[in-house]
This record gives sequence, structure tokens and C-alpha cells, in this order.
Amino acid sequence: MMRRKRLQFSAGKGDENSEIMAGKPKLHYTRGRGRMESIRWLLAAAGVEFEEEFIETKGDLDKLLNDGVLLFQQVPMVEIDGMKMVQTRAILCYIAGKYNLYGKDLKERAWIDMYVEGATDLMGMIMSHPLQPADTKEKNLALIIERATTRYFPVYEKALKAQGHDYLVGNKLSWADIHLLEAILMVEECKPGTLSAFPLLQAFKGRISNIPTIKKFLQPGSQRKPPPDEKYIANVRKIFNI
Ligand code: GSN
Repeated sequence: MMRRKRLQFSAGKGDENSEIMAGKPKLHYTRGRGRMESIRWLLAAAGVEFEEEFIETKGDLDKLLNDGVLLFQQVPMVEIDGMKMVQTRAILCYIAGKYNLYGKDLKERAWIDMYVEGATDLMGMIMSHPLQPADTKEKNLALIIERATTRYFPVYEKALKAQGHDYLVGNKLSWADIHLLEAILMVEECKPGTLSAFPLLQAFKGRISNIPTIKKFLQPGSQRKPPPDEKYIANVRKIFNI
């Protein structure tokens, strides 16, 4: 009954119609975090169910390449609303916009973009950490913690204080909050206790982690992926020739 009603209602709405026809978004990536993890986070936070098709071998990637479905011969690729989207940021912007997580006007969007890009830069350092040469790893880890605590976390702590609200932008949950929580948890995996000098961020972490969709994603058995181990990194090197 519900479904029929929705179909009728969406008859004149291209987007909703194509969503029903296209089904759940389908994510094409390896069975690990990498660039896809933020997309998983955003969909999960928005309460959107998604399917995953894992690239386990170089042959799996070659198949996608031979099928001509990767615009720039790269993944992440997400099938959504009849599109085969690539480019991580484009995918994230589309999802954030579609599910009302991208601010109410251009200025809010600009702030969300700035906060998101900061968290992306920090997560990028962590993402590339396992690929660093063994003899620079310790130094690199120290740099990650230094950057987190002296460059990035102070900005978000200050923003929460200035806003006086629960969220970074517009007193409403946005992509920026979701992305920041992902970054905070990644930093804490590198070094527990890194948040200790940031009381507002600690409270923020507790609050955002308790949003029902996010709480569910943080529980075991969700589609959230574990940190990469050596076996995963070795396989990724083979798949992508790195
Ligand atoms: O953000 C993006 O989605 C793109 N600007 C970069 C995507 C990318 O580099 N994808 C890698 C695998 S995921 N790791 O970073 C990839 O598909 N590499 C194969 C290649 O031929 O570039």
C-alpha cells in the first residue's frame, strides 16, 4: 500500500521515479575502506540501504574496465539513480544534496565544503599511512597526530564553541558532521586518547555516534569496513598496481 502510494506520488518526479526503478545504490570497490568508506558512511547516516559488489582481484577490476563503466578507469564507482557515478567527491556531493545534508544555501554549503575538505585531508594522511615505507612509518604516525591536534581538531572545537549548537553548520546535521566523526574515529584508531584536549569534540563524538542510523552503522555486522591489515594492503597493491 505504502509503495503504491509512493509510486503514484512520484509519477511526476523524475528523481524519485528513477530511484524506485533503479533500486538500491550499488557500490563497486574493494572489501576495504579506502576512498569508498566515506560514501558508505554518508549513505548509512542518511538511512539509505545499499548493495556492494567487491573487487577482490585484478580480474574483477579488469572486468569493469572492459565493460567501459568507469568514466576515468577508476573506482569508487556507485550505481545510483540510473547513473554510474565516479569521482569520490562528486558521489558524496550528490548523496549529501539528495538527502538534505548539504546546507540550506550557498554559504552553508561553502562551510560544509571547507569542514569536509579538512577532514578529508586528515583522513587522506591516515589512508596513505599503510602504504608508506616501513622506515618512515613512525615519523608519519607522529605527523598525523600532530596535524590532528594542532591543525584540524582545534578548528572544529572552535567552530562548535562559536556556533553554540550541536552541529558544525546551520544547527542541523550535515555531511560535515558525519565526515568529521569518521575522521575522529580514524585518528583515535591511530592513537587512543587524541581527543582528550578537545571537550566539545568529545561531546560531539558522543552525540553524533548516537544518531540512530549512525549508531547502527557503528555496530558490528554493519557495512562499515575494518582498518586495513597487511593482507588487505598487499591485495590492494596487486589490484591497482601500486
Ligand atoms: O577521488 C576519486 O575518486 C578519484 N579522483 C581518484 C580515484 C582513484 O585514485 N582510484 C584508485 C583506486 S582507490 N584508491 O585510491 C584507482 O582506481 N586506481 C586505478 C587507476 O588506474 O588509477
